[in-house]
Amino acid sequence: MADKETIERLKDQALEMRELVLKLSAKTVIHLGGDLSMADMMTALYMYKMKKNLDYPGKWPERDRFVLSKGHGAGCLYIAMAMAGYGSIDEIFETYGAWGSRYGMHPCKNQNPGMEVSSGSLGHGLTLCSGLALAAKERGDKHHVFTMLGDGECNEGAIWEGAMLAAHYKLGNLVALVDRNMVSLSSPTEEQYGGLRLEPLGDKFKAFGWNVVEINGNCMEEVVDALDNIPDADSDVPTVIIGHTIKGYGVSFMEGTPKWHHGMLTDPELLAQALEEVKQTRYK
Ligand SMILES: Cc1ncc(C[n+]2csc(CCOP(=O)(O)OP(=O)(O)O)c2C)c(N)n1
Repeated sequence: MADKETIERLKDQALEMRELVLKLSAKTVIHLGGDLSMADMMTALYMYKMKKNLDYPGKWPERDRFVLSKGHGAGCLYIAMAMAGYGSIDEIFETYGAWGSRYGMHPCKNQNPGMEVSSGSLGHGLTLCSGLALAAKERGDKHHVFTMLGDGECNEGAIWEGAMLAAHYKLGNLVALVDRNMVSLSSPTEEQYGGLRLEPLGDKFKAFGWNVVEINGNCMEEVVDALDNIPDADSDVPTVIIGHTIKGYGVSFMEGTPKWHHGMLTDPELLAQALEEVKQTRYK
């Protein structure tokens, strides 16, 4: 169990991550709504939970693997990785989205040491991670494979193929986190496709044979507790942590609205307001 000091450090880092997301959105188009919602889970994964060796990024066999299945959250991933020691915040700000930059709008593994796969086309992360987890299990490796799914992304059929596969192959080393912010690109998830609801999402994963943990994904104590309690890698049942979050978390005019799914925050007054308001997330 993490001590109070660790939790406080992680809360500081999650706030720093959100501030960097907002500042980056002043320079370039990013998917800021979903970046702000998953920042606590990304912080806890990169700055607390995952085993890594910065001397051998992406090469140390014992490292935990992470795949950002909701690859449009690249801005947050780059910032998380740079804060964790892979890559450079300055370089992100100087080059994001520029021709030839390794910081494109979606993550590119070949240009970013420490990144396990390229992503951006939704729906592939869970099957891909099932493959990584199955290979690790067959080798007798002891690391975990983590993936972050968007909730709107869970409309993709391949997510459920992955869910079925992971339970069938008893991939206890696989942990999916769902950024359950209730909003997809242009509408609430429960209203998409004429009301094709995702709920009860936890029961659906249970029916597929998974451990299901539901938490407030914007509460660092709950996120860390959930990650502390994942089963050992040599166990038999995959785990999904459904993190109930708020899209655009911390910024009043962004919260819960598809309008800020992606875009730029160019108005200096709005940016200043957002940076001021987001400080409150540190104390919630
Ligand atoms: C296969 C595929 N279809 C469509 C898109 C376009 N797209 C980008 S983000 C997005 C919405 C994703 O919603 P959600 O998973 O809820 O993401 P979040 O709210 O966490 O940002 C869509 C449809 C895509 N990237 N890939």
